Amino acid sequence: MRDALPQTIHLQDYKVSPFLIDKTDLVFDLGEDHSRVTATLSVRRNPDSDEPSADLVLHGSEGLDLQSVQVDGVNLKEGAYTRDSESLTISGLGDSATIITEVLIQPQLNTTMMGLYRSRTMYCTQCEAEGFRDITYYLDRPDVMSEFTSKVIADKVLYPVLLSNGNPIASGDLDGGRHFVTWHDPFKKPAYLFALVAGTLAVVEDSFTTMSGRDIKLQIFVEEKDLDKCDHAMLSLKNSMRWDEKTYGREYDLDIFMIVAVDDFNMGAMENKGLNIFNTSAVLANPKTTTDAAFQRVEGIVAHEYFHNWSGNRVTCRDWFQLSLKEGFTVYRDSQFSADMNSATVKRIEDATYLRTHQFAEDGGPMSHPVQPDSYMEINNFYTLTVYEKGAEVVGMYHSLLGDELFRKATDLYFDRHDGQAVTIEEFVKAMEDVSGRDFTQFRRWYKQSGTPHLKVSSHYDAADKTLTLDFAQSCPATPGQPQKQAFVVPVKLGLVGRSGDLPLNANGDTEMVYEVTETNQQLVIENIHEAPVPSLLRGLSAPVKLDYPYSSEQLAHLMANDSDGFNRWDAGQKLSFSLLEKLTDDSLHQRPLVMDKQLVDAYDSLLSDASLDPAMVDLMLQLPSEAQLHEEAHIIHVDAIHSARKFVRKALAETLSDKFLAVYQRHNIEQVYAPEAEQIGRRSLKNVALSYLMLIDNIGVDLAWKQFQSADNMTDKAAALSCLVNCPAAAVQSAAALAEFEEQYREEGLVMNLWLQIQAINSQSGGLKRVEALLEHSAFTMRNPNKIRSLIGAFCSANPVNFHSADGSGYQFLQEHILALHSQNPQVAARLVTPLTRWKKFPEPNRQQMRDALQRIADEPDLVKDIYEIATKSL
Ligand code: B3K
Ligand code: ZN
Repeated sequence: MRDALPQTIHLQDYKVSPFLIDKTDLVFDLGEDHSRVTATLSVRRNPDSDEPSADLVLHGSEGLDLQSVQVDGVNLKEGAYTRDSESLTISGLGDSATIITEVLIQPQLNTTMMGLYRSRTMYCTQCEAEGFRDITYYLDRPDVMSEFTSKVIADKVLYPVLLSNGNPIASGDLDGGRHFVTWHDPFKKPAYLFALVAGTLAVVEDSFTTMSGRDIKLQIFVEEKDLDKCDHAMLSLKNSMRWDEKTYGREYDLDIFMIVAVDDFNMGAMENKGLNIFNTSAVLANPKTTTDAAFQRVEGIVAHEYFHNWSGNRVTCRDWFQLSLKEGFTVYRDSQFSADMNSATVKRIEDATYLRTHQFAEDGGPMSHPVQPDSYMEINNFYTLTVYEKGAEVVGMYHSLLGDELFRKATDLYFDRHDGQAVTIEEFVKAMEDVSGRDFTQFRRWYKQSGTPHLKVSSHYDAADKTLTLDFAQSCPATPGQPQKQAFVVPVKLGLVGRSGDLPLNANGDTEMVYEVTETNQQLVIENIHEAPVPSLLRGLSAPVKLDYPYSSEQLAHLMANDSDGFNRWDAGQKLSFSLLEKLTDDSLHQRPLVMDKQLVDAYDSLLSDASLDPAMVDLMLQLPSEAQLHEEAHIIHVDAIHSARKFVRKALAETLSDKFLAVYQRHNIEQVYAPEAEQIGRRSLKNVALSYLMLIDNIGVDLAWKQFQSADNMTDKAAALSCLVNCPAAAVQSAAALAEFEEQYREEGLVMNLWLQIQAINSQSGGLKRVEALLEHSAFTMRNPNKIRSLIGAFCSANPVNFHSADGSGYQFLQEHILALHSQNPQVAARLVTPLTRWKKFPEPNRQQMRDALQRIADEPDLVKDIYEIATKSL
């Protein structure tokens, strides 16, 4: 809660810590009423500090009930130290001291899911970014790295499994039915990587032999009932370990690697040293209960957290302004991994779509901030798409500028040079510069300037000279606090597509190049081009920019059919659909008749007819830009017009090509033993996209969907069929029956019931809010679990635009009420829910005013947590 206005923290105010903590010895005595935490800290003055007589100011929080403080064996009387709700200050220390504090905490009452808390029957922790201070008094900043020993004591029957970071070094029984385990982590780490788990947990075990021949014990701890859902995570873990050795030369260091699944968790997972804690949704997977998308999410998150062992743990961040140093780099690493495990083009298309839909929207909204922000009120608000996804794009740009070999040299240098250190983004850039001899001064602007740059390109072909001239103009819109931008380094991967494919760009016969646009206006002349080509620009989205090139529909159709780059073939299709949807939105807004475009029908026709194409690519190409993406691209968001235009195009395609959709559906509706691998996933996805089109034609889809729902042997097909039925006005009876049957069958499966909630939350038929309100009362829902909040309230407000933005403003009122009901209970989850309201400026009246009013009512709440205060005030 707030006493005064929350303070803003600035990067430029960074100072080294006056004290360091060499060793941290913790004893946790876990009890049902309270838990006692005894912390023994070996502190010494930091030789790098310019405050040689500074007080020791330990971070703390309101929930710490201080019992005693000792300095070098002497108990301090009250008055010999000072304390407020956020710190404990001890003055007059010499060069070093042993500080022992004892606090009581009540994890069972902790609803924030930060610090030590309970999830169902177990204790667990989440310390990043600043949760360790909710456990004990400490220097809770990432540049203070310490060697931790943790003794965990608890009732032996209730909590047979006691875990912390590192290796177990002692265990035994104690009086009163209690027992203990002591863990020691030999690697120095910041407190944000500390973890503890206590509970009744079953375990799946495996092992991994590292490249230097060390045997690592791998353990996944889950509730007994979930033992049959761990195989995929275990396989993903082993694949990640092998991949990181091969691709980055990084070997695992401890003797044990543990993953624990917990139900109540604010995000996907956490990379605590040797003891990753996972949201059950990010680790459990079984074909009967898990969709393909969720299987892939498990693989990606297991890899992401594992990769943090080097990019984050061994080399960590000096302060939280450097967050992208570990997150951007680790997202880049996990996306490379997923690309290698599945299809690289499909993965890149998915990532680019996600970036363009959500990160571009963040970049263009009121919370826009650079990859390295220069200030924040609440650091938890900066675990953003910009820090993660745009940060990953920035790392990817080094890779394309340096090439494979130098990029690997640079990451080796970075890891070796900074192993065991807490560093800044600057050190990462230095490694890139040092191996390549390049000067990345200008490139650094990607970290400091917010907003999505625009790249306008035009071309001129001179048939007499046989030259193609490309003119590039870059600009970047003003963003909060940054009215003017300087030119970026924009790597543009390009090719030129002639009548029958890519043309050579030089005498070597190269058909692709990475051209660096560094000026506001720049010209590229390519010689010896013997026919007028269609430029294929920004292949693979080689820079996180918006491209503007005046393609005609014929040129786009040509790229769709002939570009050697799969990503740009797909992108050409997206551009074609996008311009049609934009026009139809305008027609719908002005009540003009909507007319379907023949070019798009023909393009779809050839995609559906060619059985030799990769099903995964056809699937992606058949998907029109989502409503969310159309919102992002629109200047003013006319929700209903966008929805109607998209629906019209889908229906027109379905009606004209119904036979083809049916043939595709049947071709891929085959019986096979389920495997979550790329080829099968592509087929299932294509089949289900075909089904969703068939739902738009009277009498065809409903029967197919019902049959698929009944006969599916995997959750992907089952959930897709359910979703088709739920969204279909002609299937009211079947939809009700399927929902009831699904509920009956999966009542006991929490994660499956979240899917059931989500499918209903995003049903775009009218009456959405009423349905959601009814589901709030359902036993499958509780406001105590973040996954359930996201599946129902989050999904409704961010992925059901026609209902959320309904003209009476009821959606906004609903969201505002739930944010305020949740804000003090769980500030982080509540803060994430605010996002849809922050985009109010892009909506027409009356929505605009209604959204602003809802945001204002949130901002006006007395005692608003600073997480939400920051977002609401910056957005108003
Ligand atoms: N590092 C954590 C995120 C912590 C979020 C704190 N609000 C998970 C991850 O990115 O791997
Ligand atoms: Zn991460």
